[in-house]
Amino acid sequence: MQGDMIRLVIFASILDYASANGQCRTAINIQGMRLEGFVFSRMSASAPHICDVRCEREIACQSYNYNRKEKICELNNRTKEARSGRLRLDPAWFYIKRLNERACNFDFEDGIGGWETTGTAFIYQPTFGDNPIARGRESAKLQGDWWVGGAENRPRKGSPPGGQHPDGSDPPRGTLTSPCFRIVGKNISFLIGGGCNVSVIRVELIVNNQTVRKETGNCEETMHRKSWHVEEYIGQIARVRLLDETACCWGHINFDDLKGDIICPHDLDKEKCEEVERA
Ligand SMILES: [Ca+2]
Repeated sequence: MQGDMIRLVIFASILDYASANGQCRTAINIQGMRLEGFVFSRMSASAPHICDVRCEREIACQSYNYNRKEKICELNNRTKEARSGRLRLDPAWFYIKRLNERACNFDFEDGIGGWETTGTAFIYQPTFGDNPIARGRESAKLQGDWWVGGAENRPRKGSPPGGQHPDGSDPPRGTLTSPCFRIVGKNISFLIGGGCNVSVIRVELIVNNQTVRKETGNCEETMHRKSWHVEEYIGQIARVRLLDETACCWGHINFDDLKGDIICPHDLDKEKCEEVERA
C-alpha cells in the first residue's frame, strides 16, 4: 500500500478540462490507478473527455476511471478520499475525481437561500441577532448574525429587537426544508434549540425520501451543537427538514449553522435532486 501511495504522488498531475457546458474546470488525473468497487456505470468511450462529460451528466458520479487502451469509461459513486484502500495500481487506467463541487452554505448569513417553507412557522426567517436576549430570555447563542428561530420575527437589521411571530411564538406550524446536498463523510452537525419533544418538533435528515435521523432542542432558546453519524449514507443525496407540528408548549424550533461532511455540487439543482429522490 505504501508503494501505491508513492506512485500516486509521483503520477498525480493537473489537467484542465473544457466540460460539456464550455466552462473550464480542473481535475486531478492520477495515472496508472483505478478505483475499484464503486463503479455504477461502465461504457465504451473513444476519448477521455467523453467519459468526463458522462460523469458530469450523472448526479451520482463523483469520479471516474478511464482505460486508454481499451477505451472504457467507468463512473464511480465514490472518490478515493472516501475509500483510499480501493485505489489500485493498474497501468492501463487513470482515475479522475470530479471537482465541480462547492461547500454548502447553510448558516443563513446570506439569507434563507434555497430553503423552502410550508405552513407559517418559518415565514419570517432568517432572523437577525440575539433576539431572545432583547426579551430578557436566555441567549440563542447563534452563529454569526442570522439564524432560524420559529418564534422570532426580526427579518431586517433595522427591525425592532425582540420582535416575535405575530401569530404567537408557539401556535404557528410548518416545515423548512434545505436544498439537497451530498453526504461525503461521517458527520453532520448543527445548532439546535427551542422545543424538546422530538415527536412533534425536530430537525430530520432525509435520504431517499426516508427520515433517517431526528434531533430536537433542549426546551430552551439557547442552541447547542448536536451531530449525526452518517457514514452509512456516504455518496447519497440528502436534505434536512425542520418540522414544527405542535401549537403547544415549546412549539417552536431554533436552528443554525448546518455543516460537516457535506458538499453542494453546482449541478445539484432542484430538478436533478428530485429526479434522484423519485428513483
Ligand atoms: Ca448563522
